Amino acid sequence: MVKQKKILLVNSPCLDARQGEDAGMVPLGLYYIGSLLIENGYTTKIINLADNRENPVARFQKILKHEHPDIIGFSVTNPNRLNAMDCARAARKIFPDATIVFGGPAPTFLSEYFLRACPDIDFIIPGEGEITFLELVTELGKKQHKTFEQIKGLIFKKGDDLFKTSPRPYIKNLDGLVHPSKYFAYQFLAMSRGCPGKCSFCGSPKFWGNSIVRFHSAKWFADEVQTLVKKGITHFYISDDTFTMDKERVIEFCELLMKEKLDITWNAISRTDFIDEDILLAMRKAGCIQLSFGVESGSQKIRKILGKPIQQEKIIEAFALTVSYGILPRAYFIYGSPGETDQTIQESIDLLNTIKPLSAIFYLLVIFPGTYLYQSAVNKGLLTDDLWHQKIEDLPFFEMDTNLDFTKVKAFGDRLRSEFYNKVDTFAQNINLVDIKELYPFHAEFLSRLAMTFSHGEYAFDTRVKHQDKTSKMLYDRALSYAPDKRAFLGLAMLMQKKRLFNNAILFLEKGLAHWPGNKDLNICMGVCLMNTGQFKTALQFFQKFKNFSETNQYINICHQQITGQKHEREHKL
Ligand code: B12
Ligand code: SF4
Repeated sequence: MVKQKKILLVNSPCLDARQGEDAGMVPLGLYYIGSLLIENGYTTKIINLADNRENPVARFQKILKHEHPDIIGFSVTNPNRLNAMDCARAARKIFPDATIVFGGPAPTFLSEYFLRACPDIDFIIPGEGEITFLELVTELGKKQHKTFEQIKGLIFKKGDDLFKTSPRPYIKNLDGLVHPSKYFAYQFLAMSRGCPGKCSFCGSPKFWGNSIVRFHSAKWFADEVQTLVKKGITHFYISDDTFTMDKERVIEFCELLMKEKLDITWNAISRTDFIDEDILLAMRKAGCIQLSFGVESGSQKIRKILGKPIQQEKIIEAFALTVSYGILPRAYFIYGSPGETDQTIQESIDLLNTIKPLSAIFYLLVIFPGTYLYQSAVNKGLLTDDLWHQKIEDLPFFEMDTNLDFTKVKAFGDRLRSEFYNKVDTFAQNINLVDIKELYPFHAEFLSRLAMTFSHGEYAFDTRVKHQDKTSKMLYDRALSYAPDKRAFLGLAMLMQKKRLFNNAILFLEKGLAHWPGNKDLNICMGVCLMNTGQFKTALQFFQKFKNFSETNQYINICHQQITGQKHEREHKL
């Protein structure tokens, strides 16, 4: 019997360290490819070298010696390409006969650079990888007469030349792919591939096929979510480029989620010209809590240069509508764009103050191969692909623009960020919500979640943000004006506790526990408040409901010590 090939699919870390849990996420595409291979009988493992800062090559060498792979596929972006190539070289040394394949956005647009910079790469699969990779693996499994020229969508070296086989057609029926959730658990997922947009800084349209968008059915996508929920996932990041572009499909998906009564939350990304009240209502009821929009700039002139000439009124309307349905609107702004000046940054600041986003991210414009801006810089002779031999992650646009420089561009970013963080408390204090009765509990949940970011979350520890306690108190109170909400009762109690007003805290907790007697956080907080008022016996009753949880053990011990007359500690904190 011919031995089936053993395959490793690898996500390597970016060159620069990153903060936050996003940094180490395995690309969704590897789950799609992995599940198709497993379904076809291949032993396949996904190796995530980006989930910590350990030396990726040393870590990979250890894994290789243990796994003995026949085929290794790397998912490669420009920022992680250098580590991917180092790992490929290491693999070649240990297993000279292994087949090494590169796929993903970077090799798709830089095949020549990769095959020359790293001769250890055997094949590049540009674009959508599932079918091509499966066909390649099947061919490699043949004992003899292996030919690769007939496999569509492959790039490899023939002698000194690059050989490209005929292009691989895009997968028409995405539902025909294997559900990645059958074999893996993850939080990032997408219903569509492609975007109808033409933004000059974005590689997505060219990568997925200009103006071609393909979709999973709403049913397939809802099934995917449901399987992941069964695996314990409760929050999702829907990563479609423009999630709301097909309104009926999104509403159908939301209805399927509601029908299943899934207790989940999710974020999505869209464009301000693809939003209306019907879709927001459905999304909110189905668990959507955050919607991000690429605003890019407050200057109409720059938005046009960036290929996103959406009218100002549309942007303002989309933000107002989104927040009014209790979905946190997040804005992406870009600075350091062609034509950027102090005046255009002021226009971005003015727009920021009009749309009042509750979260905002400010990106310095960088350009990648596959984008219009990169190609036009190449055409003007400002750069060549040899640039990528340097130890850089990406290419800031300002480096190619004589009107811009680092100092100027940094100041632009600083101005935008300081404006946002100085104002976000007032944005949060001035939210208008729609008056729809069935949304009241959702409004309460939205306001209390936002309050938490000011009292205990991201904004609580940011020195640029003002009036955190006042803002969170106002939001918690407002939440309770819509409906009882456990997070609001807990948050108010914790604010009181912070001021050492333990009896006031106890009053809020009593109200919360009247609605949710079994809620762990409310019970533990109540126990801690009671300890601080010297009521150890009563406190113990609250902790004992959760005696199997590690966080309650220390409190239970202290209560026992106090009740039996041992040492007293002065203040107890959560
Ligand atoms: C969601 C998303 C994220 C999420 C989650 C990623 C995830 N877990 O899937 C988060 C927020 C974590 C993220 C992070 C970053 N991202 Co991102 N991200 C995206 C986005 C919007 C969607 C990705 C997606 O889910 N696509 C759908 C799946 C099915 O496709 P896929 O994963 O690309 O896989 C397919 C093909 O690429 C190919 N393929 C991929 N890997 C392999 C491997 C082999 C062996 C083969 C054969 C084929 C193959 O086949 C797959 C199936 O068809 C894309 C834009 C886009 N629309 O594609 C940007 C995008 C991939 N991100 C990008 C960037 C730059 C980043 C960051 C570097 C940002 C930063 N500065 O920190 C980081 C780090 C990424 C890294 N590991 O290097 C760029 C990459 C550009 C480039 N040329 O390098 C993109 C293209 C956006 C852009 N600017 O144009 N990202
Ligand atoms: S930036 Fe967004 S809207 Fe523009 S082309 Fe890319 S994915 Fe589409």
